[in-house]
Amino acid sequence: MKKGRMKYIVLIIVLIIYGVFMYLFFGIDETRERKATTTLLIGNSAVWNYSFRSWMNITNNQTLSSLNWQKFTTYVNNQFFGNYSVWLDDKWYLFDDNRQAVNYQGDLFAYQADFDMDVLPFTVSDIDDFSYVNQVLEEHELSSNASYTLAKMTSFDFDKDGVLEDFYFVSNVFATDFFPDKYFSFVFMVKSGKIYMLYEDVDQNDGTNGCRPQLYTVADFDNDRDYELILVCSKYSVQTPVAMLYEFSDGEFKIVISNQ
Ligand SMILES: [Ca+2]
Ligand SMILES: [Ca+2]
Repeated sequence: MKKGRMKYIVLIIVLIIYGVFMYLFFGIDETRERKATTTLLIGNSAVWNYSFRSWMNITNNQTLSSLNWQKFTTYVNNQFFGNYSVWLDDKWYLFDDNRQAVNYQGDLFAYQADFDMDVLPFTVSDIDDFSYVNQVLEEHELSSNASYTLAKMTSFDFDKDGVLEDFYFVSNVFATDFFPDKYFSFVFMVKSGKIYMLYEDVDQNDGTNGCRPQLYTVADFDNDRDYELILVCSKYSVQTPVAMLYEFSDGEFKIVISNQ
């Protein structure tokens, strides 16, 4: 009998140790992500809330105005700008602790979170090698002899493996000095010679349709240690731009939330 009881005690101790071990190795990340709560302001395009592992568009005026005078961590043109209180009118206005207005020029990204968000800086430059762009154009039966209204790229280590990935942004929308039959807009990543598409849009051109894509923010928005990224696609005139949050999973980019 005594031997039998001893066996149970040993078994229970082993199970407890196993449980603690599993929690330490797998549970903490899970808990981090489950606990993460954040609200993002994507310029004038969108306000997104993340909690209980799901994303939500905030469009209700009462909920939006409840953000007024709340403190956010702000970035302008992808550079850290400061911690300021926000106020929504025709755009988000920023105020310091003495309620003095703080002016900013450019694209505002702001977040409020119960964790320190890892926001990745990047700089965009002209494309010097069009071989991947031409490959994409040819795959869409577009002439590689195209004229562009947008031809930019940037490089950063998106998947944290120590090697930079290249991101390309090309478009011929809203052309004024040439008039293509078809407009196109593409955003794609190149990793180890392979193209991963984020955004592709090709259609008949009427000069004002389509949208001009732009990488807005790269960050670990949900605190799971992987980066996600936000693309904003500007339409002609003053319409609200399309805003899309992408995650990379199972070898492809997926839109997690969009404002439309
Ligand atoms: Ca990488
Ligand atoms: Ca993440």
